[in-house]
Amino acid sequence: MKTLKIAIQKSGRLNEKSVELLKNCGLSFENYKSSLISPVSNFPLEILFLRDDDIPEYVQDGIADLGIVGENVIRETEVEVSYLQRLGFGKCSLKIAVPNNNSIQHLDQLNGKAIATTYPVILGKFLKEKNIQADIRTISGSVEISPGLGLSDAICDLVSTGGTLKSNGLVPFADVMSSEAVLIGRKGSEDEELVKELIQRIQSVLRAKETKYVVLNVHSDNLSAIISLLPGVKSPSVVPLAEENWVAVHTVIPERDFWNKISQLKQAGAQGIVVMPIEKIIL
Ligand code: PRT
Ligand code: ZN
Repeated sequence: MKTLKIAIQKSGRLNEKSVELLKNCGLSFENYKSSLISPVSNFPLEILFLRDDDIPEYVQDGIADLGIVGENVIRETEVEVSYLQRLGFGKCSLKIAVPNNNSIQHLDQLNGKAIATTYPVILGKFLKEKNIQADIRTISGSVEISPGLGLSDAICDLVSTGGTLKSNGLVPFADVMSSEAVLIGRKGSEDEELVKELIQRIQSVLRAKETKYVVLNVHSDNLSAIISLLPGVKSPSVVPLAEENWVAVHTVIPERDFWNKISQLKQAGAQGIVVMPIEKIIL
């Protein structure tokens, strides 16, 4: 049987979450820090640990079948790969920022200005779309110090908390793209059975992460009000309790409207609400 290869970041911001995701998919492997390849003992898969910048090309060229990498890196390397699944971690935005004492307030004021970045391709396309002629200065790191050194008027860099910009006296000025880690595949890999199986496992873990399992008790007089608040195909399950006219309701609630739903359920008469994490949801 064919063995798939998946490339993930060797060390850095995406390494830990990528390893955690694959382990939550039931894959058993050693997270060797010193080796480039780790075989999975219970699935025909090998994990390649690489620098994130190399992952898109390895996947495009078929050296790896799959990869986990930030969308920003894929767009910058302009590779031909299939986007298979957004993974919900490594979220950040690529932003243009200017010194906070700067008078630049509109995009067209960037005309003729120098912008330092490690993302010249993405920035170049953005400026072209906006019809702005600026001087893109490509540097390999520490972008945020370049205006202070007089090397540029603005920067274009990834931002997550905004702390780095702030501590360098910069303010975000325009959003170029938002990014998160994604699962990519060699073109056509999405039709392979093993790839489909792996995507299904990943999706079941992601679904579970976005959802909580909730059990609550309610008097049968209030049951229909409770049920009308709950989502779900063939859900919730309603189980009679030892005490007459009381039932337990089992259901799942999406994380995003969790607290809102819980307060509505309490108002509708729910008691003894127990909330549990879900490991996997297989449809
Ligand atoms: O060694 P290797 O080449 O593999 O790693 P790397 O150093 O190139 O990348 P790494 O590990 O720093 O980031 C990997 C991926 O994480 C990026 O490609 C993004 O998709 C994602 N990511 C998410 C980020 C950030 N958030 C982020 N904040 N990547 C970088 N940053 C940097 C940013 O460049 C700036 O220097 O963090 C600083 C800003 O952070 P805040 O929190 O102060 O705003
Ligand atoms: Zn890198």
